[in-house]
Amino acid sequence: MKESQPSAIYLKDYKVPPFLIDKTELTFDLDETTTIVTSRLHMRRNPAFGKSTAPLILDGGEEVKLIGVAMDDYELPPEEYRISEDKLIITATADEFVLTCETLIEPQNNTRLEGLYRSSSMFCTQCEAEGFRHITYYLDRPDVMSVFTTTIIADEARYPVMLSNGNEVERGKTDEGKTVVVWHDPFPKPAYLFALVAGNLAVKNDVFITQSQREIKLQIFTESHNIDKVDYAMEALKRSMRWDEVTYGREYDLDIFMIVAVDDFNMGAMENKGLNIFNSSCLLASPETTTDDTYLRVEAIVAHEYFHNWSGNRVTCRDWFQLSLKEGFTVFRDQTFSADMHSETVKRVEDVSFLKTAQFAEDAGPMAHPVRPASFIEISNFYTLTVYEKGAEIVRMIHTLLGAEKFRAGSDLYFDRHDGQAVTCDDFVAAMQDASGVDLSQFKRWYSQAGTPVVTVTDSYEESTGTYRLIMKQHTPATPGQPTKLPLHIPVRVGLLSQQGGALSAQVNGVAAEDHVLHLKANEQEFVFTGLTSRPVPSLLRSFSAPVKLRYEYSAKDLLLLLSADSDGFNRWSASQQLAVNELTLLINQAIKGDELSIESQLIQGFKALLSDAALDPAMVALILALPSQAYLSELADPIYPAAIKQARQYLKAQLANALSADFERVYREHKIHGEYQATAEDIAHRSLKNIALSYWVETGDELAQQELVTQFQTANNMTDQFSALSIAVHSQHPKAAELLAAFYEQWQSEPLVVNKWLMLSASQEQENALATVKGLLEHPAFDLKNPNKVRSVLGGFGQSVSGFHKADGSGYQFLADQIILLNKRNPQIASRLCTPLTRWKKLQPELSVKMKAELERILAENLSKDVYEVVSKSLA
Ligand code: 0A1
Ligand code: ZN
Repeated sequence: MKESQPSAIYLKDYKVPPFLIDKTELTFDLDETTTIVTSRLHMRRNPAFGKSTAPLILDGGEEVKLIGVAMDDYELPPEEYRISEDKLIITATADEFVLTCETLIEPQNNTRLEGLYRSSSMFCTQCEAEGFRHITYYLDRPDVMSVFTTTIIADEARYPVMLSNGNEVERGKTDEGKTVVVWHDPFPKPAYLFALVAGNLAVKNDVFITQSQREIKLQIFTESHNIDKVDYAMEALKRSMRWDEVTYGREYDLDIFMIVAVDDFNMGAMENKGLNIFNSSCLLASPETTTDDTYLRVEAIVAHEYFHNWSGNRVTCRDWFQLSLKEGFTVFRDQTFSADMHSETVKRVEDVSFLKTAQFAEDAGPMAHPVRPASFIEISNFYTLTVYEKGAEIVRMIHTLLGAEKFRAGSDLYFDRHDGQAVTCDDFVAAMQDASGVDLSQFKRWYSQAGTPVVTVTDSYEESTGTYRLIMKQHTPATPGQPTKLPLHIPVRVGLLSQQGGALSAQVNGVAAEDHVLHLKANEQEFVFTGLTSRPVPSLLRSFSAPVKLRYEYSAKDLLLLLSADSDGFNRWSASQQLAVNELTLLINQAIKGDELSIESQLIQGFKALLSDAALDPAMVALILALPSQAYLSELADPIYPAAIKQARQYLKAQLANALSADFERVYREHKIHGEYQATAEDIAHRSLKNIALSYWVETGDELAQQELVTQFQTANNMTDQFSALSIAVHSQHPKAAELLAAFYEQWQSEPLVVNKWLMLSASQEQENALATVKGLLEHPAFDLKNPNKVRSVLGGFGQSVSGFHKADGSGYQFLADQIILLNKRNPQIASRLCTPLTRWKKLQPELSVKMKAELERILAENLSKDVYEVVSKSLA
């Protein structure tokens, strides 16, 4: 452990910056070993800070070497400034001045992948959240917005492409024959949106004509061997640009929009102004190498980063506590976009399923925090599911409360009112409220209160008056630092069904409708429905109108009715999940007790009906057929018995497979697509149903099924079908699983993104020697500890292997802890993210819990980065 531990910073301590930077002029002399960065910062004291003689304190990184500093061209002698840890402090300054700094950095030694670094043969940057300070000394905070001019000097032969934000305004040569390119971005921006790329890159060009008839040049850059895989991303970009014009009235502002794919990247992608940088796994796509899921992900992330141009760049965050201002809103925007491009219900089910699995788990763990956190040690740890996904749910609830039209008026007002500013979540809500007249004062608590609210519903029906009452109670469990909670304003969308499944119209407060949004605001509240003739079945929380845990004692009969007849497609899925959860819970308890598993599954009946209903969307059927995941069942469980959950899932799956074998075989055959691969919603739907049907059919052990799987693997014309066959083989203990895995690697070894999928699947295997397998993968030539995608594949895959990760002797946890310690200093962001599975130790069955905790304690004894320290220390608190 370090002598002094890193300390937290608090939202309540926010102060406006003492200085502003009106203009930032940067010169990069790029070189493989040392890069010299010269900055000229046009600074002045901030009038909003008040009269002050406060010193100038610039943020830097430990590895940034200061060569010289000058003020208005007066070279400062060493006694006039000092460097304290990672800050550059200049005591005496004028009210207005130009500060020149010359610094030296070594991008090739930058393994953190923050700031300027090398990926393959190129230079690239990542500056969000606090990466810019690893390039040069600066006021690295989002409320300091500046107009950037960037000069790049490099050897043309190796770096023919040199890019930065904005427009290219000059190109020339130095006396030594190097190329000089100057970029100017007219839009003031915080440093986190700065970007630079240099490399020998291929480009795909296109154009987009905006609604006001401006021609925008579009460019996607990749290494030359990947340029044949960007067509889908380019089309997705154009669809995003059009959608933002139509849906939000937002037109693109610069004349050029560029995207660059890089192989080494900590996250998915980054919205740098006019120059988005993408993890290549989130940009490249081709039918042979990319699965349907990834196609959809590429489209969603291209859209997400593009949408940030308004929600994030033109209007940015005042401070990092406001991160959800841009992320929650932008996720909501990209979710709606994807829903519009494909199926609204399918998209909603996927998003909610993810939220309930991963964000709910975060909310129930030691890192639980509000969507607008009140404090942090390392902001990189707060790019979380809570800030992103729950943040998006908050914006979605505002949309529900206001309705589409007023929501649009609110977003128009927000963009107009705050264009060019760095603002807060409160400003966002104020714009929504001002434009709509809807009171959001209580609703705002969603931003500051952590934890997942539990809404418990009971009901009663009065035959004589045809009156139906719902009593709703809300309770939010305590979270770290927030022992007590206030009631939230929760929109609960409700419909009623007759016992035959018909939609019923009922009156609430004198308004008759088939679908009502109820406003649950108190701890306990009653809602009265009148005008009924018999007891209804309630369809509660339609389309998941609020991110809460709903408790209502549905009978299996009610759930089967909702599954077959609810007009809300989302709740049909939800009913199937609840049925499955109920049955799995019984089975899990049997498994924990060591009893033989047995159940008369009601799902058989429900699934049989679905499998024979040709009118249904095959994508929805596929989602309903997918049993609740190991991760979701773990979120629901307390304590978690991983092996019992695995056993219960396998048992139920086999029961369903055996009971409906013929149906699965038929559906498998009916949904085969003949012809070329297309990533359309329709084809994706057929493939998803076909492949889940195959997974059940194979589960029966039928030899014909096993043979079909091998044929699909060998003859598939697309990665979705080939990889589905392979995954099913691996997870069903197919006799040829090992052979197919080997053949897959052989076939795809020169495609790194495919190899990553192979690494993940190989690491996730359930087998006696799973730990040995994963250790072997770390030694495999395809593995590279420097590449975050590969680390995520192997260690993320390993986390899914119950027999490997949760090995009874704790060696799986020990192995993960070793990797975290290894990566702690090299790449703190990745190391910190790898800690997530260990943070769940308190919920784990006792024998495993102590072993997991011991590994966290072992990590804490190391000299830790801020990133890892925060997660591990909070987990042990
Ligand atoms: N703003 C990006 C995500 C992102 C965040 C941090 C990064 O480095 C620490 C990189 C990217 C987005 O929301 O897409
Ligand atoms: Zn984002």
